[in-house]
Amino acid sequence: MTLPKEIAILSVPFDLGAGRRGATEGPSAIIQAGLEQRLQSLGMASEDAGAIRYTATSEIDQASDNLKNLADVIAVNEALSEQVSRVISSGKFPLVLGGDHSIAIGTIAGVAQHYNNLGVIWIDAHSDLNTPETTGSGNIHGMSLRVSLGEGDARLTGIGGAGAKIKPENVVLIGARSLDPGEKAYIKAGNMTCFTMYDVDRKGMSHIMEEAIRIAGNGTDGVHLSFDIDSVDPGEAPGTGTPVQGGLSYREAHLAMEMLGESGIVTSAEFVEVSPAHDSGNKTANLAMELICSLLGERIL
Ligand code: 4U7
Ligand code: MN
Ligand code: MN
Ligand code: MN
Repeated sequence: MTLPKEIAILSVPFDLGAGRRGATEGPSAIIQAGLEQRLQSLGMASEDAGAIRYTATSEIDQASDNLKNLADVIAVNEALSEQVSRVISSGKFPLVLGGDHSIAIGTIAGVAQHYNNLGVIWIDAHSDLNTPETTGSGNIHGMSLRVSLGEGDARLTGIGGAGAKIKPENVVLIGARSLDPGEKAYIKAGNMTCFTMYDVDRKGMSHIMEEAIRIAGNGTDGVHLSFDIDSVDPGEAPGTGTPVQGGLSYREAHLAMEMLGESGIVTSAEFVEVSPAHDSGNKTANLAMELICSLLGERIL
């Protein structure tokens, strides 16, 4: 696989999967940072495919303890999975802009309709592997990876068709530094690869990315990148709802994108959790825009 030439940008202005509001403004902030012009100068045709439309429920449901705003999360993700699938059918590269990370449920469900054995590279301070039983917050953005693996509430795992969309052995987590007890137990018991910040410090990002590309590409027919901006250190990416100290440096994040771009294995991508309300200026949205360009081929020289 080589770098895509035609990109379809799908905006998902949705934040009801998160505890702190604000990610609805993420997509427009990333686009306003100049994304389309930069992609154009890379020789890429990009199409702003607009925002995902769905029918919102009349009330925000914070009352359901373990699955907050479930009806809205289902509605937006059903719509997103159809749109993502349509983009792939049209031969374009789906670039999904979030929105909180619950939207990975719909993105992956849509992508998985086109691949038998999808690899996933999940770059995040968290692992998003909670279930309604292990969650402490009830926020669905902390469950999306587990849902894609086919576990959790059936109304979520059934989005875009019943069952698991991906297999744990094809998933690589990078940048983790805030894991809940149930998430740690799942990672330790299973065969999912997790490169924590300890591993990044110890082995270096270059080595980690070589390994991640090898594992996610091994026997798979496509690779999805799910990039949570809170993977980056809050010093560089303050504009996010769940910041965690000790994250990826500016260059580590760019190197990851440059190496993934160079590898040519990535067939779809999403950038999530940018929250302009928490940003200092447009620093975080601008970083997300730059990281997308590095993934899609922009180089220093
Ligand atoms: B994100 C958390 F408890 N694990 O489940 C939870 F620490 O998409 C955080 O990665 C989840 O930002 C963060 O609420 C979800 C918490
Ligand atoms: Mn996340
Ligand atoms: Mn996160
Ligand atoms: Mn977050």
